[in-house]
Amino acid sequence: MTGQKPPFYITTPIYYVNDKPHIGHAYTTLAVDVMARFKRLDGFDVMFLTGTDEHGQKVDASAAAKGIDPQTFTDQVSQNFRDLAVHMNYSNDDFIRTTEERHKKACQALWNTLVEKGEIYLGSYDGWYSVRDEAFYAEKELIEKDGQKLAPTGAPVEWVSEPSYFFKLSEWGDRLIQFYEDNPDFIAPNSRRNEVMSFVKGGMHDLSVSRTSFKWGVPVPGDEKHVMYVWVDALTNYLTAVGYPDANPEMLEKYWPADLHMVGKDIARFHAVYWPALLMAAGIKPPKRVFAHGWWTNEGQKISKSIGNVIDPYDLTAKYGLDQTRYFLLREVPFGNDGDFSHQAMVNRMNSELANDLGNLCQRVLSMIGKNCNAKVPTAGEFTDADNAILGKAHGMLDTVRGHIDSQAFNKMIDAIWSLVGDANRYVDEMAPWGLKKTDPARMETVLYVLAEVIRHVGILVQPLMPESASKILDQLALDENSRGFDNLGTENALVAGNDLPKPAGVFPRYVEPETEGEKA
Ligand code: ME8
Repeated sequence: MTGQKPPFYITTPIYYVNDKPHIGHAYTTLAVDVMARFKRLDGFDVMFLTGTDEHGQKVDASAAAKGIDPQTFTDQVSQNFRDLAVHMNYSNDDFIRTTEERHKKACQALWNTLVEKGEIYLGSYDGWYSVRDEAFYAEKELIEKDGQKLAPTGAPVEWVSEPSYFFKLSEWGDRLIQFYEDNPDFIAPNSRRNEVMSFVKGGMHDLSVSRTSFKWGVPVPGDEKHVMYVWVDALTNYLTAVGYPDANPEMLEKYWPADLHMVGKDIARFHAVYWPALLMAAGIKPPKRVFAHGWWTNEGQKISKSIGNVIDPYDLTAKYGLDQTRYFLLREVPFGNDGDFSHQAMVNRMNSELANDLGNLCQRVLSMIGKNCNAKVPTAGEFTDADNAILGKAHGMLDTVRGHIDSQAFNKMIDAIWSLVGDANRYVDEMAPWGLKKTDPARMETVLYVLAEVIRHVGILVQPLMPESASKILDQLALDENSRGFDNLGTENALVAGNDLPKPAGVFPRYVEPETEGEKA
């Protein structure tokens, strides 16, 4: 390949270390992992960042509740997120912790720049704060329940009155609106864009950017009674990891502005309002896009620790399998919408789309090749219209799914690939290669060759979503490691007749309900 690979910088939120990771955290990072893997296979130089958000009052309080100092506490919980990334087979290039020295430097450099530009002033904050949301709320945003004032998210709020530095956010409203209008793809999906724009159009107050009532944060340069507001600290992680301010100028130049910040809808405002405003005020380009996805519920109920229905990603993968879990999470719901996790929905997808559709296709084609073609790639004769139709669909699939990936429509990507799988299963039934063995063995070989090529395309294209299973499929086609990138799709690197193939084995087991003990007849 000649020339430089285009850079692609993609991030997850950095997760609070107040608790152990659950399905929601696994979900966002999974979506980013699939995009990162896709872009690498598609020839991009990818930087995929995830990590943990370790400062602030919420984490401080969680450490205190456990009776340990915050640093020891964050060391422990941050490790859980690192372990989850390995367990879920995420391909992150870095894992940032906001308690690292490199990050403290980046936060202080951004702060100093904002001060130099006259964007920060000292005042005093008298208003509402929610520790659970780590967010300041205006009186008019609060809701009342049972005579109690609550944040719009339902989180408790407390009255805070303390000296504070402020960022002149109120002066950035018009420029933000202009920015959204000039960059219509900056915030997606559209429903989130509308919410963000109406929030900004409603008028904004200056943003309190420091706290004095606790110590667990990045000290404000020159005034160490203050620690930075945890969101200013947290958002800066996206710059730290690519070498801001001067740790790695080449890296910064290459990857900034970020191509995509993937977040949940709960934190759209921080990423789509505060972050671009802070960056523009500091003379730094805002990220290219923020995608705020929907929320998972469990069997129809909000996931919450107090209800006790938190879904543990380790339980899911133990019960259903890793790739099955990865598949389900991105297949079940149009990305951007809210989704419900249910055992039945998981089993249906697993058995019909993985075991039946893709699993059976591979199994029956590869075992026919094993039996009838001497375990070698069959030889193709002339292609019929039907052969060309299905091969043409396979060859065009990359263009189709690339469009879906670039708009974060993971479910559409899966739909498109599975429509090819469906065509291939119908093609097997129509061509009935088992019956051709005696009557027209050359045609049987052509049919099996076409099918092996379709499986090669499907195997290569599902690598981002189900890396281990895809690898098993491609191993069964004896494809070497260097022949699995997207540049191998199409005819140029097609399977070569006569190459030996290993003995096929099933890739997607069916889910069978365990016998319920004591079940009545
Ligand atoms: O907000 N469904 O961290 P956090 C889907 N530290 N996604 C969910 C979810 C659910 N039920 N629950 C959580 C923070 N998430 C800040 C971020 S970034 C500079 C700082 C996911 O630990 C979703 O991505 O509360 C959501 O935005 C994120 O976890 C919140 O994680």
